[in-house]
Amino acid sequence: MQSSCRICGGVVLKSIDLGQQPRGNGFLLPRDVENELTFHLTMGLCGSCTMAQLQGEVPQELRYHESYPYHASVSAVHREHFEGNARYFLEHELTGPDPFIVEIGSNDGVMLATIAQAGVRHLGVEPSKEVAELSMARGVRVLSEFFDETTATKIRLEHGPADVIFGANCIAHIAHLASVCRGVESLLGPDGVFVFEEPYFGAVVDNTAFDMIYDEHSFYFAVRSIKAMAERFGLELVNAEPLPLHGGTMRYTLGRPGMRTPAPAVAEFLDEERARGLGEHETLLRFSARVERIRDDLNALLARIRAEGHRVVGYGAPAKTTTVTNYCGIGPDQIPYVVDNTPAKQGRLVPGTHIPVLPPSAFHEDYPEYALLFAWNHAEEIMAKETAFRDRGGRWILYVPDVHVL
Ligand code: DWN
Ligand code: ZN
Repeated sequence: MQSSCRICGGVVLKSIDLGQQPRGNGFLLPRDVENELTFHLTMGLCGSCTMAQLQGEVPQELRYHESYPYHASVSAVHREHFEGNARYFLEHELTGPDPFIVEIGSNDGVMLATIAQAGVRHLGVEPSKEVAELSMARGVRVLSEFFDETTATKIRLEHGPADVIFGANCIAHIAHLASVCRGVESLLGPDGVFVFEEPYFGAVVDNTAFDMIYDEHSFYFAVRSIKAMAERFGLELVNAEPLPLHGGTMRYTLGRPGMRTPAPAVAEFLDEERARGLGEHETLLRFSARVERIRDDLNALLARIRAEGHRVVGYGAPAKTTTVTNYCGIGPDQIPYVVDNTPAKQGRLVPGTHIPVLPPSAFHEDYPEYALLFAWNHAEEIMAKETAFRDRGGRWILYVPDVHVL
């Protein structure tokens, strides 16, 4: 399969095929299983600008609808991280007279709440109504729309240029990224910065984290592809900083050309990515072979545990659960339920495989012998609060970077 690059129009060749899949966050009520939408999930690399991207596209209105279930504040580690981001911006970037910050995809206000408390001019742009309302309740000012070139022009006319435009786990979700870049270019002040944090493609490959591939993640950013994108839209990549979130994230800082001195990390990451062949098709074909191995190993392990008469339940129902369970063919027969602390997911079913999602109390009331950790990127936080499970002999199953039992 071949398609054209959303950034540069180059040819995107298929490298990974995860089969027919539903929407990653399409957690559904039992009464709605008949009408579930599925699509063919494949990912490839652009032969020109090296941007990794999905080849198909689920319309954005179906992905970021009124009741989008992911709430960024559910993790204490994430709350602390985003409060830290806000404090950093307040101290280093929002220091001029009457500064202004815009956040694209502000979710439940996990970052902007701190900015609002400091009394600094801000605007969240968040199309999903329920999370937008949660942030408004925290005093955050929100425009409930999709960010693109038109929205950016509107914001600039009403509020003036932005000193900071921020996005976290959102920019790589936007299929119309070219329009976002044009919008950023027009909204950004002369010395403003566009800062975004997204799962790092190098970490996805290192971890064989194929479950990061689902409809919401239109792109998989690397330093090389972001540098090319910045230049294409009249911006300059001036920093790249690795972060531990989501199994490996990169924070990119873009400015207007010549306004900031690029940090040495940019050139260092470019060298490293070139040396390891991150932008090459063959690297992804090897990744794809490792994904098949994980599928086979995980199915074999679950079958063995069942044959021994033991139970496995799922822990955490991130969107990643959808890709793994659908690709591996794991349903309620192998995993009777998964537990998750997000009220919006509880009482619903995992998309496609229809495994029920229950509150964590179900886990505490009847510990199984094994728990398959779908929320592996929160392993430390979850294992630290679930010590009783281990104390009673429970074992954790992980499937990244390979299938193993802890
Ligand atoms: O990119 C995206 C990121 C930022 O968030 C979106 N496309 C959607 C979402 O991805 P995800 O669903 O893979 O995110 P998480 O953060 O891996 O989701 C963790 C899940 O685990 C949440 O549903 C909450 C749950 N959880 C839990 O039940 N107990 C999490 C923690 C920390 C816990 O203690
Ligand atoms: Zn391209």
